Amino acid sequence: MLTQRVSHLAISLLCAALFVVPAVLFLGCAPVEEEEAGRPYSIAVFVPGVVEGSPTYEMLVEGVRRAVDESENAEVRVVEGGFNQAEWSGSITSLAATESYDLIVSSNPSLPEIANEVSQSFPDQRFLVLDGYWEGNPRMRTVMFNQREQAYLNGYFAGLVTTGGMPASREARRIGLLAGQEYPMMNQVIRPAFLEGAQVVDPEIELDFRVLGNWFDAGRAADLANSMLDRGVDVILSIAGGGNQGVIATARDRDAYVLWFDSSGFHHGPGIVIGSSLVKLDQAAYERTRAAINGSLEFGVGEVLGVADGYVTFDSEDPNYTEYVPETIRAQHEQLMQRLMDEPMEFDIPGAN
Ligand code: RBF
Repeated sequence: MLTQRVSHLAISLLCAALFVVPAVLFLGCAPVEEEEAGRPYSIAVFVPGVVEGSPTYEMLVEGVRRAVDESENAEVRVVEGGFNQAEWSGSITSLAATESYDLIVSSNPSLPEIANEVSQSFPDQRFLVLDGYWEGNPRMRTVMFNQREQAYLNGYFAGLVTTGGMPASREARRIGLLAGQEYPMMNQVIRPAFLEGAQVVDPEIELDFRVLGNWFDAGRAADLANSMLDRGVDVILSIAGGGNQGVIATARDRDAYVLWFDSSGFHHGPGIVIGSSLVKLDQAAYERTRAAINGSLEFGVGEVLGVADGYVTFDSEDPNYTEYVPETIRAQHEQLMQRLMDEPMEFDIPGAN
């Protein structure tokens, strides 16, 4: 009796093995294969801060979205990391841990190091980081801009303004720079190159450098701008994210000028914002993301793009530029642009690995 039951059981199990298991495998596998073939290329954009008010982040999101919209089978999710920089590493780790993103895209000079660390725990995760530099991580591609040239372009323009080129130029020959925070690219590249460019016009020009301490406080930025103007500054380069609006408000009240960095800023204050250096981060984000989606993006390399490559420039097209900036200044500045086209400036990348 028992043996009969056992043999029945054995036959049932055999049947299961012969028919059910392959059927389950077949049914189970087929849809997965189909899903693999049609699965969208999935991208997470990690914004280290908030998008609104920060030129580079606005361009980052715009460029990646454009690449995704043009692709037939890609999707994107934008994640704002907020202003607590201590949380960024954890947030990126969480994104990588989902294992659902083919690519994580971000932008800022501190990001490559964080991404490289996360990469040790999730070695298959691919990263594209703009406005940062890293060489040799086979899963990371970085795109950095020649910010020495960019700041130098702003500095030369500020020099032309503060030496009497504009109606509200003042006597002191003092220019201002407001930074959201201090970081190696600011202290070692942007700040010195801004002054270097101005001193081409007049070696006596002084720089009043101030630090906001965050990337959002427009009220405090307005106070710092006021204090600079009290000291005779007449033109301020503002690199302070949402804080930039405070600098514009003060300049409007007190008849001074603002220079914009990264994107075109004339529309924020016609006649007040009188110069804008541009980095084509939107274009770079678009092109490199598109290449990633198509499978042709090379990883493991860090590229540096400058004036001669067409990725760093000065906005001379905006109607406000022609309207508010005298022809003599525009012509002198155009000559500098031409010179940088022919002779790119050497550029030491802070903390290059
Ligand atoms: N720039 C912004 O406009 N907004 C930001 O929130 C912002 N956060 C930053 C955080 C860190 C840790 C660092 C190193 C830079 C940050 N920047 C920010 C500056 C930005 O990366 C870039 O240097 C400037 O926009 C000049 O191109």
